[in-house]
Amino acid sequence: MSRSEFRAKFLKEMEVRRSKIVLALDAPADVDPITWSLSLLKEVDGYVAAVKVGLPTLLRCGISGMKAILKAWGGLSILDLKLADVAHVNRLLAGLAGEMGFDAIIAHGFVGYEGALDALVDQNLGVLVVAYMSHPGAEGTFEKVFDKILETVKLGEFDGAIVPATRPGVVRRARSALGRGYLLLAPGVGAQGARPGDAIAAGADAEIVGRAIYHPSPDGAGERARRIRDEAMEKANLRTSL
Ligand code: OMP
Repeated sequence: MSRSEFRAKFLKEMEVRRSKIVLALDAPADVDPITWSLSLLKEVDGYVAAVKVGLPTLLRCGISGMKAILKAWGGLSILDLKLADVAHVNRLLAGLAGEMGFDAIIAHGFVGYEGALDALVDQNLGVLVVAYMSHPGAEGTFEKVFDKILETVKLGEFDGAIVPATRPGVVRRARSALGRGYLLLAPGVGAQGARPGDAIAAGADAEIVGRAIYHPSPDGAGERARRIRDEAMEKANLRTSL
């Protein structure tokens, strides 16, 4: 899938599924990861636009387990490898992601383009580049490299960037530097403190949500996903009607 293909598919999927939420599928240590993933995906179907699979889930499910999960899900899927290696290793991992059936991967931007992220161009896979992280300690490092990473996103004509929902100001800066032609996906909602919809109101296309949806609760993951989806949509609509 070329750059524009993934971005276009993602935008379409948000419209069809009427959701700007991406589920972060990070299977907790005390569950059977395959059963857990299959049942969670069934519960949230209809409330999320895509699923993002993290390394803990992939490592525990294995490649064949992952393929089965993606087949059952049937929607768009992003593999969060946070790739940060040299070109030939990046290429091998991107190849594996494609073989498993993922539509896109997440790579770190601080490694730069030449001899690293350039390997991800023409991999027939969407690429989202981490431009700034969501945790408290991110500022010291990412403030120094943020503008450079956004330049790399443009240089590789990648599909978009990962930006922190916990820092709406950073989301705004990314949107203003990249324009509307790139996806901005923002993690950090719920468990990390950001409110649903705040990053979208600041210019993100979608928000990535994990624990706020799947942490055990009396109302269940489906109902939580619905509420978070609705809250985010409401804020997004308010913004567009201003
Ligand atoms: P929750 O905090 O449970 O909603 O999960 C957040 C998800 O977003 C996890 O899968 C993280 O790996 C991911 N994430 C961040 O939390 N912060 C970042 O800066 C970047 C990511 C990411 O690349 O997805």
